[in-house]
Amino acid sequence: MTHKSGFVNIIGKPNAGKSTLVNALVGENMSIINSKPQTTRHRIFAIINSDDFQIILSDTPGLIKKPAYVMQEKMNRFAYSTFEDADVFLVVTDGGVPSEIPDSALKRLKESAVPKILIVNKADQLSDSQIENSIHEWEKEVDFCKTLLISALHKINTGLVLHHILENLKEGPAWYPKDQITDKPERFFVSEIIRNQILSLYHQEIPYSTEVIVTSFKEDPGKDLVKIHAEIIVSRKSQKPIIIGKGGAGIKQLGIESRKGIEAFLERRVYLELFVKVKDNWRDDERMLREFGYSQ
Ligand SMILES: Nc1nc2c(ncn2[C@@H]2O[C@H](COP(=O)(O)OP(=O)(O)OP(=O)(O)O)[C@@H](O)[C@H]2O)c(=O)[nH]1
Ligand SMILES: [Mg+2]
Repeated sequence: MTHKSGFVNIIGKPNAGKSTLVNALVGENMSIINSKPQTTRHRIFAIINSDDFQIILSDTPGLIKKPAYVMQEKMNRFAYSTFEDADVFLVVTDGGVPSEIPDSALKRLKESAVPKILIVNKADQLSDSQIENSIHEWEKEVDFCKTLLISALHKINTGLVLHHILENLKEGPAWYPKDQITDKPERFFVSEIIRNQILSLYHQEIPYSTEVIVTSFKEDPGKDLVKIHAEIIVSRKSQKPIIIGKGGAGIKQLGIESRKGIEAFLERRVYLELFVKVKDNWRDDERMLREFGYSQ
């Protein structure tokens, strides 16, 4: 029996539906999804295992045309790092045109010899003329081996995406143990679930100025309980009372919603404590960014 494997790297502008596609393909809630752009901040492997293949999908942050702070540059670097190891590219757009991504990313994409599949997502909400224009403009710029019109949200044609990934993967060994489904630890996903609640509950700059760090994760097997402490880092003093809310109502709601999400993810009961900390301008501080996992 032949065995196929490889790195299938997903890139595109923020909010195109990359993480929704990853979750649809793996059948799990791996990457957080939010209606706000710039939800994904790291490169996350989601591994699909079968007896005769291993697909290592990379979800990446949406490519930002004009990064405004160092964290956004680091997010772009995670996305650009996919040019170094891709075996197949999935380029995701939600009906847009190539100029929606930075010129330098488009150039690298054009020059790349790797098979590239254009994924026009959100077919459920695009008009025929939008679809036609998007495909026309992208195909004019980049040499795709296949173009697919899908809805990741409604799982329309996501099976076809898998089929065409496999068509373009080469024979190769499994790179990860077959029972491994990601490169990230449980703690990472816990912090992402909390960050997703911050994206949903708070407005304007707050979610973009916030980082979540799990500082303690203790399992109590006897009680089937996990005790988690997490810090919510904000970049200005004035943001702390906004997170906490009137009489603590904000952080209380954040705690309740986050705990529900974490319990569903871990399939265990969770005791969650949240602390808000100010770290001035952390988004522009190289040392703090490294500490927070922005390694690129
Ligand atoms: N109508 C519709 N909405 C979709 C579809 N796929 C994703 N979305 C929505 O688009 C929004 C963004 O989805 P994400 O998967 O977070 O997008 P992303 O490309 O990962 O975004 P970043 O991580 O910010 O780069 C969410 O509100 C999704 O529910 C789709 O097929 N149809
Ligand atoms: Mg995402």
